[in-house]
Amino acid sequence: MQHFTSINDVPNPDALIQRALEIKRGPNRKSSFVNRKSLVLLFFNPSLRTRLSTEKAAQNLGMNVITMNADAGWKIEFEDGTVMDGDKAEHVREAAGVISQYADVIGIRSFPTLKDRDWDYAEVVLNQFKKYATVPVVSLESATLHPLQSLADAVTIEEFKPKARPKVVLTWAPHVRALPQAVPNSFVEWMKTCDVELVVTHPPGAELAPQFVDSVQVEHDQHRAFEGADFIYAKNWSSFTDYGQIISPKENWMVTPEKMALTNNARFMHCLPVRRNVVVADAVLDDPRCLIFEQAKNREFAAQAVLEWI
Ligand code: AN0
Ligand code: CP
Repeated sequence: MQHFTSINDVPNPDALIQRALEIKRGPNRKSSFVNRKSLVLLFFNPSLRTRLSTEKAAQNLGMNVITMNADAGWKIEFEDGTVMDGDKAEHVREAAGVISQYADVIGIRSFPTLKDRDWDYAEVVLNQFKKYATVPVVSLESATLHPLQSLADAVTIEEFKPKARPKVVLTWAPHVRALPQAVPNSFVEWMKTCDVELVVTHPPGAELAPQFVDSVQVEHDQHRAFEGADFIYAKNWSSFTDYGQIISPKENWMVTPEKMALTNNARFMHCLPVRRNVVVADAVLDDPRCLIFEQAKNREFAAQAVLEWI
């Protein structure tokens, strides 16, 4: 069964990037060859972009879409072999089995606990759905990865790169809340397969999980990292090492026009939602070189390419 839960599910990531671009440019954006297949989207956490872009992509393909805010439903037990005498009303075996009766594809959004690192990095929610659903599962952002976002980001970089091998800088940025590592983990994973010079910059304590950054260039000086960059991709994430804790460096890591001036006239990227004047200054977001809406637009074509491929 063909899932889409990480780049490792995709035999040829570049083909998927090119297909998303083809869908975007092509005259038959609204193809309908999976007519009347059903997509069920389960959101255990909020979403604006993923929900709308995935619904739109499915509609372009002629699919039925049923979206459920799963946080309002029965509490689901994800552990096997437990005595269910607590607050969980139903087991994922039944929930996934039942949804599979209505869905040809299931999409799941489930954020990490940011408390239990082993449980989060074991991707229990996503993997239990993969185990007990009888149809393909698409990640709408799981505990540790956000592949639909990264595919759209790869498409955006492909479209806007000023040279064959652009310098792409992923920079940590401040935030008032503890956020997942899913977006940076996934972005790094996808950028490794693209023809780019990838540099990750972050303060001490913001090291990503070693399996993602093994061969990646890490520069702790944000100013030096920005030099010559063609793309600045900003994102906050909480600590992996001091798991789930908010990182508060002494220097201000917010992306500002002064820092952008160090780059090669770089394009600014962020997956959104973004906190203005915390993560990035107004002047950077409102500059015509900012690509946030292009990224959001490309979520539709990325999702359509994935659904079509599945
Ligand atoms: C989430 C995150 O950082 O993973 C979703 C981003 C797509 N962001 C927030 O919760 C603010
Ligand atoms: N970028 C992104 O996935 O946004 P949502 O959380 O609004 O879906």
